[in-house]
Amino acid sequence: MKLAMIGFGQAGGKIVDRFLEYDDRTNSGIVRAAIAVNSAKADLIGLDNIPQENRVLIGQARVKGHGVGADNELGAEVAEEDIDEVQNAIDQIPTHEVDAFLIVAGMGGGTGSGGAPVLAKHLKRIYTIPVYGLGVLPGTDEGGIYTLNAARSFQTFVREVDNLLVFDNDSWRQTGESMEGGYDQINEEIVRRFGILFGAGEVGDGEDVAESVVDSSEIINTLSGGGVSTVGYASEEVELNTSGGLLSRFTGDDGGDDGLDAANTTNRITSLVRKAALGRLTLPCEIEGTERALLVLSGPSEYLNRKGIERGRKWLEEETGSMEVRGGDFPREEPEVSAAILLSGVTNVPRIKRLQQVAIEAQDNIEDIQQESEENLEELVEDDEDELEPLF
Ligand SMILES: Nc1nc2c(ncn2[C@@H]2O[C@H](COP(=O)(O)OP(=O)(O)OP(=O)(O)O)[C@@H](O)[C@H]2O)c(=O)[nH]1
Ligand SMILES: [Mg+2]
Repeated sequence: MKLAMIGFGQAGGKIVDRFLEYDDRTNSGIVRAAIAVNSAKADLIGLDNIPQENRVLIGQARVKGHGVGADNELGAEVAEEDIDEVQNAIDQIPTHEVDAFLIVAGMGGGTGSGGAPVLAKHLKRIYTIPVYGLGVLPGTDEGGIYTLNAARSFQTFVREVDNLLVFDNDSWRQTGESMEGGYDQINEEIVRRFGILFGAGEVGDGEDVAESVVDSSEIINTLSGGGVSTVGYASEEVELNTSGGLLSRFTGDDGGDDGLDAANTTNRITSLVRKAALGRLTLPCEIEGTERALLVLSGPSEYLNRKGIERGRKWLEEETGSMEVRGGDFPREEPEVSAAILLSGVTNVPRIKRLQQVAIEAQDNIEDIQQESEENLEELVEDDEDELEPLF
C-alpha cells in the first residue's frame, strides 16, 4: 500500500529516511511521500534522503532550532502552534494517491513524543484515510524522563491514531553495543519488517499476481478497530539456480517438473510461520488474545503454496484465539522466503502494563521530573552557540 510517512523528532526522521532508502533498494513502492518534522535544526540537516522542501522546522520562536530537550509538553505545544507549517508540507504531496498516513516517532524524547499525537489528531480531522502511528519505545536504561515521556505519550498516541504499531527498543538492544551504534541495526530491522508488511499490498502490474496475493484492503481491515500492533518475522534463504528457476537448499530438490516438492514447501511454510509468531516481536507480548492478524508469506512464487499459507493461518487462529486471521502471499524475486505476521489489537503486553504503572506513579514526583527537563533545555540552548548553515 502507498503511505505518506511523517517522521516526527529525531528517531522518527531517521526511520522515515531509512524507509526511503529501503524503498529505493527494493522497489517496494510504499513511500509515496516522506516528510520530517523536528524542533532541532541539526537533526533535519543530518537526514540523507528526505527532500529538503519536506523538512519542517517547528518551534523556532520558542526553542530557536535547538530541540525541546525531552520536554514533551513543550513538544506538544510547539506542534500545536506550528501545525500550519506541517500542513503546508502535506499540502504539497498527492494525498489522493495515498492509502494511509504513517506517523513515526520515538516516544521517549520531547519533539516526537509530544508532537506525534498532536499531528495524528489534526490529520484525523481533515482526512478520511487512516492515520497510523509507528511508535518507538525507549530502552529502560535511558532514564526516568524517557520512560515517563513514553508512558504519557503512548496513551495519547494510541487514542488519536487508527492503529499504533509499536517497536520496543528495549527488547532489541544488542548486548555490549552502544545504543547509538545499535540504532543502525535496529532501524534496519524496523524498515524490513514494516516494509514487507506494507509492501505486500503493492504488487506491481507486471508481477506475478496470484489469487491469494494480499492487497491493501486486507492490511487496512486488519488494522481497523484500533489498539496496539506488533509484528513477527522470520526468513529462510533459498538459492537461485542457473536456469533462472530456483532451487531450495533445504529440499535438495533437483528441479524436476514443477521444481519443488509441494509437501516439503508446505512444511517449510508452516515452520516459518511458527518461528515468526513465537520469535522476537517488535513489541513482545502474549499472542493469545490478539484481536486480528495478517500473515504475509513473501518470496519467489514457486515457494509459496496455498496449502502452506492456509495451514499457517489456521495455526495462527488457534494460537491467538482470533476469528479474524487473514493470510496471503507477496511474490518477490528475492533469494529468500519470509513470513511477516501482523498481530493487531494485542491485549497481553507486559511492557505496556509497566508503562501504565509508571504513568500512575509519576503523578507523585512530577515536580522533580519537570525540574530535570528544564535543566536539560537550558543546557541545550547554552552549549549550542555555533551557528549552523541555514536550512530554509
Ligand atoms: N529505533 C530508534 N530509536 C531511536 C533512534 N534515535 C532515538 N531513538 C529513541 O527515541 C527516543 C526519542 O529520541 P529522539 O527522537 O531523539 O527525541 P526527539 O523527538 O527528537 O525530541 P527532543 O530531542 O527531546 O527534542 C529515544 O529515547 C530513543 O529511545 C533511532 O535512530 N532509532
Ligand atoms: Mg531530538
